[in-house]
Amino acid sequence: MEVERTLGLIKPDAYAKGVVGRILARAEEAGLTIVALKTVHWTRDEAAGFYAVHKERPFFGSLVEYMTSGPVVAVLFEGPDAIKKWRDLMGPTDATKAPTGTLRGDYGTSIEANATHGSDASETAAFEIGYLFSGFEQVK
Ligand code: 3AN
Repeated sequence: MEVERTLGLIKPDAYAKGVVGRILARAEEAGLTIVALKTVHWTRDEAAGFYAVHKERPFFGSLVEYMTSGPVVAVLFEGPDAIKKWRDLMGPTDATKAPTGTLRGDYGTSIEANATHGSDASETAAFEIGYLFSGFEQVK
């Protein structure tokens, strides 16, 4: 398996519930290493820039509103097959359909308040990692 890097977000709902530490522990138990970590509280422009790929989608306005509603923890993960590993751990987008034992199933409440985000491919991971972390912060 190729060692990869991916960008994870712990969203405002999970932050407000106080489960950041538990989510990070689950990632480490799954074999992901935390290379860089920070808490941000995005402006509307910062959230819209991160989700620019979705700007034509009907839920874009609501997504930006939600992602600026509270702090978000950004994590640069590294590990074998890291992109798929983190997405498998998160579970499906809609938290109401995510099984128990996945992060969204255990900590999310809806398709919007779904606890976590993860890059879906190596190209999006490169963009998202660069959006959150400077080159200096990516050195380990
Ligand atoms: P994922 O994060 O599972 O890759 P995407 O990329 O399809 O899902 O969607 C990006 C984010 O937009 C999701 N994490 C979710 O919070 C939100 N989202 C997706 N679909 C909807 C929807 N129908 N209504 C509200 N929010 C949505």
